[in-house]
Amino acid sequence: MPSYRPPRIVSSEITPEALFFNRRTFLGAAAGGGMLLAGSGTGLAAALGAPKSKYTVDEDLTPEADVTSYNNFYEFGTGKGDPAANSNSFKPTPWTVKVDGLVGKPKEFGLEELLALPIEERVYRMRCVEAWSMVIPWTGFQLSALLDKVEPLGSAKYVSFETVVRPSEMPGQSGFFQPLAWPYREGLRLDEARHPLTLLSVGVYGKTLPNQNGAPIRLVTPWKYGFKGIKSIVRISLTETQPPSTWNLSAPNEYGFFANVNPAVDHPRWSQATENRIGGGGFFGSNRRDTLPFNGYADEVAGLYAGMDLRANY
Ligand SMILES: Nc1nc2c(c(=O)[nH]1)N[C@H]1C(S)=C(S)[C@@H](COP(=O)(O)O)O[C@H]1N2
Ligand SMILES: [Mo]
Repeated sequence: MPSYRPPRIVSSEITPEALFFNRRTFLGAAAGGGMLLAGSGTGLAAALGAPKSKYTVDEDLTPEADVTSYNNFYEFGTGKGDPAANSNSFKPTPWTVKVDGLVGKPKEFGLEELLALPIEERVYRMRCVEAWSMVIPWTGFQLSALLDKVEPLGSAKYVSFETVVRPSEMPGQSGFFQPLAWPYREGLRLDEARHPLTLLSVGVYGKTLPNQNGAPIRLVTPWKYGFKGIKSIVRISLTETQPPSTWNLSAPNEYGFFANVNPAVDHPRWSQATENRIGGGGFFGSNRRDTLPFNGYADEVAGLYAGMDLRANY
């Protein structure tokens, strides 16, 4: 962890320049110049054009240095510093995301097309199943906007996601020790996927998503444990049956499919009642706080699980 702690940043101080940019004008300029597209990929929308949204939390942001250096991304190694250290040769552009399965209009989208969807900045809490947490300013668009484009069929009940497999650029996929089966997979029920909180992120802190955070595009579901937030997505498929998910396959008694944050249901090996807010300082660097049901998003999402036994929701 870095020893330097920047002063408290309130959300109203993030990307004030966004206010001075008209997104349409900016995208037009990018298309004309080509430089931003060619040079920085997702940076074109993430860096400048994204306006703030109503989605924010009244808590200190986790410093950018922590958000981009304390990561889980096993394709680059299992240590928290490995993703930042080992992802320098990963190439997030050019990039496409194939959206297929039970949809009327399957399509392989180029990154540029995805960046034309309504992009905004949202500050969300993130709670890892390992009992640490952050508050992160994401830039992205609602997954629902992409799903609308492909027109899900009535038979579609779930959405599955896959991370890229690229052993030549991802040392965690090529080493002697393979911690997980690739590709990393995740899934959501279709109503969860269409929920307004569900974001596909292309940036953090008003900048292009760093490789270690899942460049060029990753999922964010703030009421679920962090492992649902699958990184570097290349394929999204609509299915009728519940898709396999990597951590659930790896240890089904420890990681569920739903993985909704629930302080009342402990992980078999540790309590989920409290969490350590990263970058918070405090006694020996620990900043313990109570974990909230659905990570504080119960008002928005609890209705999705009416009638479900939440004691099985680990
Ligand atoms: N492809 C892939 N996605 C992944 C992971 C991973 O190992 N591989 N780790 C998950 C876990 S456990 C967490 S907590 C979050 C961490 O996101 P962050 O590093 O941007 O904070 O990414 C999730 N997405
Ligand atoms: Mo996690």
